[in-house]
Amino acid sequence: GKAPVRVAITGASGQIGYQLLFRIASGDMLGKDQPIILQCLELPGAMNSLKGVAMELDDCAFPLLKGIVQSDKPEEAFAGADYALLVGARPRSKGMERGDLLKANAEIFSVQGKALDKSANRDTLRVLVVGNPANTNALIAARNAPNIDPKRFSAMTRLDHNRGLAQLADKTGSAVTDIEKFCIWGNHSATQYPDINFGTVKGKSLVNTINDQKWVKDNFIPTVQQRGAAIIAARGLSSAASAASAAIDHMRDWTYGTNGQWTSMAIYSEGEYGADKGLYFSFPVIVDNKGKYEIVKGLKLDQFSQERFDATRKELLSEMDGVKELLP
Ligand code: NAX
Repeated sequence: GKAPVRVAITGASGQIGYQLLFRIASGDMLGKDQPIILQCLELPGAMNSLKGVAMELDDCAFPLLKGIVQSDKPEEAFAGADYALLVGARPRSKGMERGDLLKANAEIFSVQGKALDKSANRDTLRVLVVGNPANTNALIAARNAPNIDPKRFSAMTRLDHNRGLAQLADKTGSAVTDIEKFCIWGNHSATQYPDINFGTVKGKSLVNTINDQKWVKDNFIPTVQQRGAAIIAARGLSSAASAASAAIDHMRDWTYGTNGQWTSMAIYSEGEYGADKGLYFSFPVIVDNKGKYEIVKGLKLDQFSQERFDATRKELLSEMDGVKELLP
């Protein structure tokens, strides 16, 4: 059979980690024939809780699970990693300013970027940043890993993408798999732009099928943008199972391809569509069956789309500005 791959997960005993580890170990991410070694990173204070999670993983007797590393040292957790899912982050505490939150996380992700640079497998590595502010955290980690191609880093907008698909399927009375060419532009935040203008449902234009610009503007876009807050309001906790599921989708598609379909990934911008070079920006992408992603090219944004694109672009620039002292 295949040799095991090393999958590092930070924040492994948190809410999302608790969903993610079991699905990765069961083969949902890399397939039912791919053995896995899980390499878990947690804060020193959470090592006991991590131990309990590792006991439960043992108790699942997953055939694919070939080892579990438990560590509070980034270099140890990232050693030889082929995949790194950076989920652990500093949550906003009461009274904390947005700028302080950005800086607290910038410190975590600069340490982790350096550790990846030293110890991960540079030739195979795929990094997905889930911890917020995800795009800017990805930027910081990548900039602190000068020996790793910045295109090996990404941030997660797949949950936003999947949320959009679910809303569109519901509105058009179709299946999520009937919806194609939908995408999220920009930041994983309330400024993200879920764009249906190129979208199709069963091959027909989504815009024409829905035929309700007001619903798109006043209902669909805000629903996708505010979905995280709606989950917190309903559940009393932030989304975890759906976030883990999106992370699995992101990594699986980045490895095995999207069969010509569009998905959304926040990736290193070379300046495509006017997104400033160097930002981690969500684009529509297609991944080939060798695991290489390409941004969908040649799309024309109308004025409405361009305004929203610029708003999320400006937010990412201001986030970058807020952490500039920590960027090498
Ligand atoms: P939890 O607070 O339940 O878990 C976070 C875990 O990370 C904790 O166990 C903590 O000990 C650990 N941790 C913190 N700092 C660490 C460090 N420096 N090294 C290693 N571990 C560390 O949060 P959870 O609900 O799991 O969410 C995790 C992150 O995902 C948050 O930043 C959250 O905002 C973000 N999200 C991002 C989403 C996205 O679509 N990109 C959606 C879901 C989620 O809200």
